[in-house]
Amino acid sequence: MIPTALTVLLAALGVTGSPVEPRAADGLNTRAVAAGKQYFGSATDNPELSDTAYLAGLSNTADFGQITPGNSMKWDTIEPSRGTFSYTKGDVIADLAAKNGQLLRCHTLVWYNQLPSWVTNGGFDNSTLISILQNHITNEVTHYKGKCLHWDVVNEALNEDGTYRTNVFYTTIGPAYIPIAFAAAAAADPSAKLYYNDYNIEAAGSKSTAAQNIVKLVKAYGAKIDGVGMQAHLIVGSTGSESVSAWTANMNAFTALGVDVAITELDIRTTTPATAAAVTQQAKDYATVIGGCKAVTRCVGVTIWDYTDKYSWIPSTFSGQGAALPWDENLVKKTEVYNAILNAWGTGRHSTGTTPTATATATATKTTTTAAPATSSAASGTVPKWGQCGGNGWTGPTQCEAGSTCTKANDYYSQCL
Ligand code: 9MR
Repeated sequence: MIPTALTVLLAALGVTGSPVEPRAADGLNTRAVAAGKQYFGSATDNPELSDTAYLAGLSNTADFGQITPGNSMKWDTIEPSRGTFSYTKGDVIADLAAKNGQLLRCHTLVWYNQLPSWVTNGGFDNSTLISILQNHITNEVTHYKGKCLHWDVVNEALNEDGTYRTNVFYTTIGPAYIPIAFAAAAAADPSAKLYYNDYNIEAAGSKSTAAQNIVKLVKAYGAKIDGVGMQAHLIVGSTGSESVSAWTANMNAFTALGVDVAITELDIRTTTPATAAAVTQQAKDYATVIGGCKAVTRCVGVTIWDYTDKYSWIPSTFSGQGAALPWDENLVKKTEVYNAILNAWGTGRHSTGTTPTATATATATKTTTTAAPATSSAASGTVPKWGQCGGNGWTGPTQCEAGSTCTKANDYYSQCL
C-alpha cells in the first residue's frame, strides 16, 4: 500500500491499520458503557470455548463487557447429587471473565428446570427442602463470592397468567421459597446484586404485574432483591412491546419499586432461512429493545443469549426457527443488525482514553450517529459512572467523576460505582 499523508501521520502517532476501519475499542459494549450502562454482554457455554474463532469474538471486550454461563452454574451441574458440589465448569466461565476483564452475571440458583431428580423426586418435607435450598445457595454463592456482579437467584417462577408455577419448591414450601432463596444468597455474598429473572415480563400484563409482586414479596419478608431480569426471548416483528415507550413504561413499573432492571437473555428469532425483510425488521426490533434500556436509567445492561446463531438454543427448541442473533452460523457479523444495536446505544462518550482523535474521527465516518455526544468527562481524564477505571493492563483514566468511586470487581476490572 502506498502511504498517504494521513497514514504517515497516523503511523507517527503510533496508530496502524486503515483509517476507515472502526477503532478496535468501538463496539456493542463500549457504546453501552458510553450510554451510561454497565455492560453489553453475551451468554456462553463450556463446549463452545474450544472453538477458537468463537472464543476470540466472545473475548472482544469492545463488544462484550460481561459474560453469563448458559448452563454451567445451574443446579444439575453444580450439585448433581445431594451434598456433592462440582464447580469445574462454572469456574471455567468465571475464570474466562476474569482473564478477559469482563463482568460476570451468574445464572441461576433456583429453577424448576435443569434440576436434578434427587431434588424433584426426593419427597422431602417442608423443613428438609428449605435446608436443601439454603445449603445449595449458600454453598454456590460462597464459592463464587466476589465474582458475580449479579446472581439470578430465582428463575421463571411464574406461569403466563401470573400465577405461581407449580414446582417442587412451590408445592412443598409455598411462595416463601422465593424470599428464603434471596435471603440465603444475600447472606453468602452481600455485594452481589440479586435478581429475579423471567421471560414474557417485558410487556405490561399479568405476568409482568406478578413479577412486580415478587419484588414486593421478597421485600415484605425483609430480604434483599436488587433487580429484575427480563429475558427477552423475542420474535421478529412481535417484540411484545412494539415501541421504546412501551418498554420504558413497563421497566419503570419495576424501578418504581426500588429495583434495577436488566435485559438478560435477548434474542429475536424468525423463520429460517431469514428473509432480507425479516433481517431488516429484526434490526429495528433490536434497536427498540436497546432504546428501551437506554432510556431507563436503572436498566443496567443488555445480555444476548449467546452472540452467534452457531450456538443458539433456539433451533433445537423451536423447529424451523432461529437466525436470532447478531452473528450468523459462520460467525459472520450481520452488519444491519449489529449497526442497529450500535446506533441505538448512540455514540455517547468513550471512556477508554487511549484512542487518538484521528481514529475516533474515522469511526464517525463509518457509522451513523443518532445521539449527540454527551458532555465528556473522559476528555478531562475522569471516568463516567459505570465506566472502567482500573484493572491489570488498564491504561485509561482512573479518576471517577464526582459522585462515583473506583471499585475493584476483580484483578482485571475496576468500575466507577
Ligand atoms: O441456553 C440454555 C440451553 O443450552 C439449555 O439447553 C436450556 C435448557 O433448559 O437452557 C437454556 O437457557 C435458558 C435459561 O437458562 C433460562 N431462560 C431460557 C433459556 C433458553 O431455554
